[in-house]
Amino acid sequence: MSAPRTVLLTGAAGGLGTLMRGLLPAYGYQLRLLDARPIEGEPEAITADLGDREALREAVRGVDAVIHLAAISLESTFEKILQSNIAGTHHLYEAVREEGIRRVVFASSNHAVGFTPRPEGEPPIPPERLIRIDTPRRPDTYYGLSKCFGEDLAQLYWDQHGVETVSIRIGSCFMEPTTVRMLSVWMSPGDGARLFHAALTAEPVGHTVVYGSSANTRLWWDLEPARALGYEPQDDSEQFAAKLVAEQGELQPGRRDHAYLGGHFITTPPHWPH
Ligand code: NAI
Ligand code: 15L
Repeated sequence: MSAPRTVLLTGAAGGLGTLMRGLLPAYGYQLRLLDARPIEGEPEAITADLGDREALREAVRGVDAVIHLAAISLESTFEKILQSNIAGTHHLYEAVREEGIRRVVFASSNHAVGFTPRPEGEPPIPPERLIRIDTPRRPDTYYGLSKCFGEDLAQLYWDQHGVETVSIRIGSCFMEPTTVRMLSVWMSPGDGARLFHAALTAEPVGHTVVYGSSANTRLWWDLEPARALGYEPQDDSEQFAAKLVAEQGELQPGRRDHAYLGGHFITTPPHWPH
């Protein structure tokens, strides 16, 4: 497709939204911002909840693509997840369909497959032992379950309505990894922007699901589907490894919160504070 220029960024007030607001304009995108919370210093940003279908329809009108980040991004009650992540994502796709928008980039999560055992052994894990993108989904929380729903919704909207989506099962996109687990799943902000750009411009995608991380030495999953979109990661978390391992020790196979992709979401999921 011709490179999209105007892109609606939902969840623009959040952590990842703030990072991408800073990085994506350098790729030539004009961002339209939306969040339930007002965004400081952005008077033109749309303040709207995903429950407001009219506002969503207006927000997507005329854009070339949507990056959909808005969500409860941690565990919560089923009712709250149902409202924001499940019904909210459906409302967004309905607005996209009604307004004829061609492509969505959906922020899925590693927690859609969080109960997948992590590959054990010395890094680097050989390619044949990396977790593949078609591994059965095993959500670790209602949050992870909502990301499974989002991926299936994206598939339905491609099959039934021709709306394209790249679903990115993001690992941990923060300035730096803060745990030993994150050394395996970290996506640097710069690589995040590279991957969103690839997901916006690759051709053809139908509905494509990829893992999203940097090219970490301690990688657990297969980055080939993301590379097939044109993504060329530049970063590796290994520069942070010595410090984190000295502070926290290596992951232990006997510990349940170390044994699965989802880490501590398996045992003590962090809860959305609102
Ligand atoms: P965040 O919690 O910092 O930001 C989420 C934003 O969505 C918030 O600004 C919030 O106000 C907004 N939001 C929540 N419910 C809404 C609703 N009903 N209507 C409108 N806005 C709503 O989360 P973060 O870290 O920025 O994550 C962004 C997206 O990426 C989320 O979908 C998250 O699940 C996904 N993700 C993020 C990862 C990361 O490492 N940051 C890892 C995996 C997935
Ligand atoms: C996620 O899905 C969360 O949104 C993010 O806050 C991190 O907890 C990340 O996963 C992770 O697994 O580190």
